[in-house]
Amino acid sequence: MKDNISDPITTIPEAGDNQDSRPSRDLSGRAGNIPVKGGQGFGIIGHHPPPFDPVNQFDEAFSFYEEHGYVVVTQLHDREVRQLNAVCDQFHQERGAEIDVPGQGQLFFPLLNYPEFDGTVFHTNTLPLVGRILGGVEHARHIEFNYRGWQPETSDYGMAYHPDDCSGGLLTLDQRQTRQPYGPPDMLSTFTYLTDVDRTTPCFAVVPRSRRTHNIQRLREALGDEYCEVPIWGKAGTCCIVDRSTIHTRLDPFEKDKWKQRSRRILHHVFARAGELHNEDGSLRTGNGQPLAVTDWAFSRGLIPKRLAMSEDPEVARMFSVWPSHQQEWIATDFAEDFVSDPKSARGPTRGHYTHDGKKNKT
Ligand SMILES: O=C(O)CCC(=O)C(=O)O
Ligand SMILES: [Fe+2]
Repeated sequence: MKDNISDPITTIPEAGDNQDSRPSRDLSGRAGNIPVKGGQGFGIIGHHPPPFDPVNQFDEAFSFYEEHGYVVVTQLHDREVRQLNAVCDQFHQERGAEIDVPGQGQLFFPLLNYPEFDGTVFHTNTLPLVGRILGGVEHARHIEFNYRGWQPETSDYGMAYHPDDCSGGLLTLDQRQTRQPYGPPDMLSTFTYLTDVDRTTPCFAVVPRSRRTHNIQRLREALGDEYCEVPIWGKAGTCCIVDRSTIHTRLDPFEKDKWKQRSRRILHHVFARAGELHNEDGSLRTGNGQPLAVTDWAFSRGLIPKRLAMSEDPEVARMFSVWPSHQQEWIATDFAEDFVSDPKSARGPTRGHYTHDGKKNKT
């Protein structure tokens, strides 16, 4: 498979190799993603081209993704945006502050009880491109779907730039930096706006060509003048497809007057690549369709409801066939209603006491 990924991070010595020659501002690892105290990133702003039409510009969109580690496309139609927002209004009204998570805004997992969102997983404007990037749609597996709300009155500011960890922790940074070819990636995210996003709202922002590092200070040194942080501004329905290990954040509104800031809603899906691949040296690739680690405070994060996990449609069943340990426990109870007590996925009155609220550790 041809690999045209030119992210230059592989040429940078790993932290620890050469400590003495590292510039003093080069903080290691994730600390290197907060280079300016009290700010987000370096503030070196780049811009993305207009969203690609994912059907008529399929090849162009794919090439852009390969070069930059992300691509922006038009996904949802206005009618879909309206319908999905109406459903979000319902769960916001029902749950209220129950779904406020410090640092995260309002976090919700609609998959379990809101079949209204199922079509977003299989959307014809994004799934073919997701499949192409993962090396074939038959290799795409759904592993997470979260909804995030942000509003100026109650939500936090200043999320740090970060990669979402790759391969459920199985793929080390070293493997990511050295494997040849790099692609297809192990995990891919889609971030879709349900509200218009501009300078008055927070936006999803990416650091192009950052998928082989976790440190923007070191990337900036490698890329020189080409380094930038790209705010994704666009109307509701716009979608950013991104390698899950590309560095990104929720960038605060450019408008600093809180009275002029507006709220934002975003959908985040994560797909894993299933199937074995080999490196150029013949060694087996890691990360083949692994579930995400189970997180107590987000217990319903990777869970799949019966209608999808046990679907009679083979393509749906295949898409939802990666089951984390708590999914297997749930299936063993024949999808007992009180197993998932997480209010961040509930519909209607919350059932029972929330038993997975982050106070005890589960792996
Ligand atoms: O809300 C955003 O724009 C980004 C959130 C984020 O970092 C994530 O969902 O992984
Ligand atoms: Fe993230």
